[in-house]
Amino acid sequence: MAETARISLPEAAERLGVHYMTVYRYVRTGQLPAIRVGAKWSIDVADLGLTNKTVDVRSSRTFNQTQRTARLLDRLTAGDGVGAWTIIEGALASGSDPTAIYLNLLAPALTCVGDGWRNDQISIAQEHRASVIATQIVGRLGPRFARRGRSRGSVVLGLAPGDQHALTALILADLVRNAGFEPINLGADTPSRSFVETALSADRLVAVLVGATSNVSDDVVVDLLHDLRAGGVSRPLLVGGRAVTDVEHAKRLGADGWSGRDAPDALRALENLVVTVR
Ligand code: B12
Repeated sequence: MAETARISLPEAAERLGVHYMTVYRYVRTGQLPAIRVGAKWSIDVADLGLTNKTVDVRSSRTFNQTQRTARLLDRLTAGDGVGAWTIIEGALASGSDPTAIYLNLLAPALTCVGDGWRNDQISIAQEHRASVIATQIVGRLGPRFARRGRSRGSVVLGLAPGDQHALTALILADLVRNAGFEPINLGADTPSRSFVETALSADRLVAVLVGATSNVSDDVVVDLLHDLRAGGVSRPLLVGGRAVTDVEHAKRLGADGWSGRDAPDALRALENLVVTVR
């Protein structure tokens, strides 16, 4: 039967026959799952076998994306911001650009956090901690999306009233900037008045993107879109995010189009819009 005991860092080092600092590095880079109990790290004996595999992978230089995502997920749910950033730095050092880090590393890790919450494997507290660390990562990567030259126009984006998923807007804003637009990010829980005021004052407005990520009621989005139009915003209004299921749903809510369920969808929708509207 598999051992389920938890052991300390020095004990893990002894069992693996490596220096204490080597095990510490495994933990901080997400190669060895660990949780912090007070000031100390606690390791599941059953996970010790993972280190051999990861060392092999590192030495063969074929760094697996899935494995890196698993490590990031582990550090996010352990609330280890330093360890999480070390993984991001590793990805940058091995040639990933910030867009790939958002789309292939951070977003999948966050999806796992959400699935973990849904399956009762991750608490809301852990989800909050993970979100803060992810926000810090985005804060550090954000400046790398800066572009020179004239923008293709501005895009106002924000979450519908009641939706707290600011992180989705932060990520999307950077990607929108990377695509050459000027994002104006209103963040979480944005009242319709703020959407209207910002859209009316935006320079060369391309579109307004409204995100509905969690269980925001349809009525709230309908009212918001109605307020935008009544307030004089004549550019296309797109709505998307995990709570909007498809284009028909978006149209029923009163939008001109659907920005999809994930970031690549939203970027595609924006590009299609530019082609059809101009
Ligand atoms: C982080 C997170 C939180 C954090 C948010 C903190 C923050 N500062 O952002 C906290 C802990 C507060 C939270 C709370 C809740 N959450 Co939450 N959360 C997440 C999580 C793990 C990551 C979200 C994220 O940032 N993703 C990163 C981006 C890259 O991923 P994405 O989903 O692909 O997002 C893209 C789309 O939204 C798309 N998009 C398309 N069009 C548009 C338009 C606009 C304007 C924007 C901004 C985006 C957008 O582009 C985005 C890229 O930015 C997701 C899991 C997941 N699968 O995403 C759950 C998830 C979104 N949450 C969920 C739920 C249920 C909740 C809660 C109701 C319960 C809970 N878990 O605590 C509350 C609701 C709070 C509220 N009133 O809004 C569900 C939503 C279910 C659904 N609608 O399908 C998810 C999917 C988890 C799950 N698997 O069930 N959450």
